[in-house]
Amino acid sequence: MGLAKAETTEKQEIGAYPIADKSKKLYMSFMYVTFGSLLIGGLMGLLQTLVRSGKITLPWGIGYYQILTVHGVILALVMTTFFIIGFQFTLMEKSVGMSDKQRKLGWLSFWVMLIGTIIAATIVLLGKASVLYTFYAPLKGHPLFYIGLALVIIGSWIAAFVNWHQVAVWKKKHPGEKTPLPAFMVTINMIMWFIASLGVAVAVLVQFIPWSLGYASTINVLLSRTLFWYFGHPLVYFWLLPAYMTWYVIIPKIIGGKIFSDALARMSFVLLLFFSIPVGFHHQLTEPGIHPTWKFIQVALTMMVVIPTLMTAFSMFATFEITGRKKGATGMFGWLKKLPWKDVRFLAPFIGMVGFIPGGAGGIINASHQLNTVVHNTIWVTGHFHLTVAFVVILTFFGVTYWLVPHLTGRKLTPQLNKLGIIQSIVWSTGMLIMSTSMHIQGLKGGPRRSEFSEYGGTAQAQEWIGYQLAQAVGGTILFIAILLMIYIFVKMAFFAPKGETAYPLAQEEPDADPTPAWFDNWKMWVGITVALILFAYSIPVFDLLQNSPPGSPPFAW
Ligand code: HAS
Ligand code: CU
Repeated sequence: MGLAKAETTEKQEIGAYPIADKSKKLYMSFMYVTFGSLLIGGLMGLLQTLVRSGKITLPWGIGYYQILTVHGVILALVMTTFFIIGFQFTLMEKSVGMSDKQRKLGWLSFWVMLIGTIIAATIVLLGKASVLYTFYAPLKGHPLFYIGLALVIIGSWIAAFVNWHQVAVWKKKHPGEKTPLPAFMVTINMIMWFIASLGVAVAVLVQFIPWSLGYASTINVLLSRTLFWYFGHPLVYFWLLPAYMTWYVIIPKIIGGKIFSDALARMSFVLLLFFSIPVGFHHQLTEPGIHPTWKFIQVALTMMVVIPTLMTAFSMFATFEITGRKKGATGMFGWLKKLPWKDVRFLAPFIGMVGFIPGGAGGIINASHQLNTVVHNTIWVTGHFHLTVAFVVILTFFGVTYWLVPHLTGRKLTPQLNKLGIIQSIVWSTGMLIMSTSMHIQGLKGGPRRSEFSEYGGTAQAQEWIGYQLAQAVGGTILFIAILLMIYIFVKMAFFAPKGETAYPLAQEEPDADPTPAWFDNWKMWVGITVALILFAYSIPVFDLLQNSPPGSPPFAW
């Protein structure tokens, strides 16, 4: 490792490298796809809530599950991945630099992902793969749907290899120095993503593609779902970690402070790597064929994720308080007044952070086996993930967009755009709160998820749901207005705002903080422990289900 001689590593400047002009085009390309996806996916979301309100039916033979699949795939898989990979590239270039060769490979990753997206999206729009974003077998889609998704994953792997290479090159030039914090975080996220997506890659290549092409007549349903959730849970952390990156290294700068603790931030990322993958069974608690002992073990591992989450919350409050007191705040909560509430780059992510309190609490309810039996397959779960990903994560990503896009296009976020951004954040939050609260309540009353409008023969219980579905349509409409506002702001920042320099706000370490221990750069140890935990949590149950699965299922298509 070359670090053995140093007990600790010294403070270093974070973000020492400028982003090259050549790179800016690449990163903006990721942003165009992100916001294009937001528009298409958001429109589908609006249509869904309207259909479920019972007030409209879809024209031209368009199916409810067709638009539900577009919504899930385009927003949960495409928009997030493009934003994250683009944003992470910028963090990498700022903190460790990027060579011409790496940039070329960055373009390759972009094109492979884009081609995969276009293939998969076309198939879904044609109604040939209305299988939802979880593509549960035995629902069968057109082979090109799976091939498109595989390309998106392969493209993202190219980005992962480029990121690791960037770190390796930098380390060679800076022997004995710790990996800069943003690069450390990106490396962790891409390790997690790579290990996790191996699961879905196996499912797609070995199970779904041969089966959808007709080479295999049946599919092992339980295995395919297990492989999906081996990927599906870390997927949600793949979304969350870039939000955490923003909270740890960007927000302190925006509020005029410093990073509370470099070592604490690293530790929380390492713990998130450990406890993100061996926990997929918490999505399969009602699934027969998995022994309860293994469900119990994975639930216990799920609960461990609370630790790095609370470390993050602690660290955020500490940064807010220290910064506020340095600016002269007094009393228990005086520092709250010193936060830049009128700066959308702060406000949007902050609202997201607050949303994580109910969002995370709902997650703990989901993960508790007995409570899961109440909420599983109800629209409560849909409420949970709109609160977490569409509220916490996406508001944070919007917060990033307000400085990242002007930085990349050489423009300014004008006071008017800032104000519009604040309105956008409030409209978005209002829509999401109305929609997600009514989803949670309807779920507790038994309302199903993944379902079109139905009165279920006029039963009293179903009648109770209709009011909440109307509320969801109101929330969905407000959200769509917020999406249009966001697209307007994005286009303005990309093409029309006045020219000027916009800073890339990266915070520095507290000068008197304890130095970070050198062993944080021991990647072999982190990957080793991660793999050991995965093998522990998955080997026996997967072996079990390979041995004892019922006969595979023939395909089922709409
Ligand atoms: Fe979840 C289902 C459990 C977090 C996303 N989740 C989903 C699905 C998605 C999703 C998309 O155990 C649906 C999948 C599908 O289609 O079927 N979830 C959890 C748990 C957590 C959790 C234990 N989920 C997330 C995040 C997501 C996300 C984050 C996206 C980004 N989830 C589940 C389970 C299911 C599930 C089951 C399956 C349900 C079923 O039956 O199908 C934990 O990570 C939560 C940890 C958080 C806390 C909250 C404490 C937080 C505090 C504040 C933090 C504040 C900070 C900022 C850091 C323990 C105290 C501080 C600053 C301030 C100013 C406050
Ligand atoms: Cu999960």
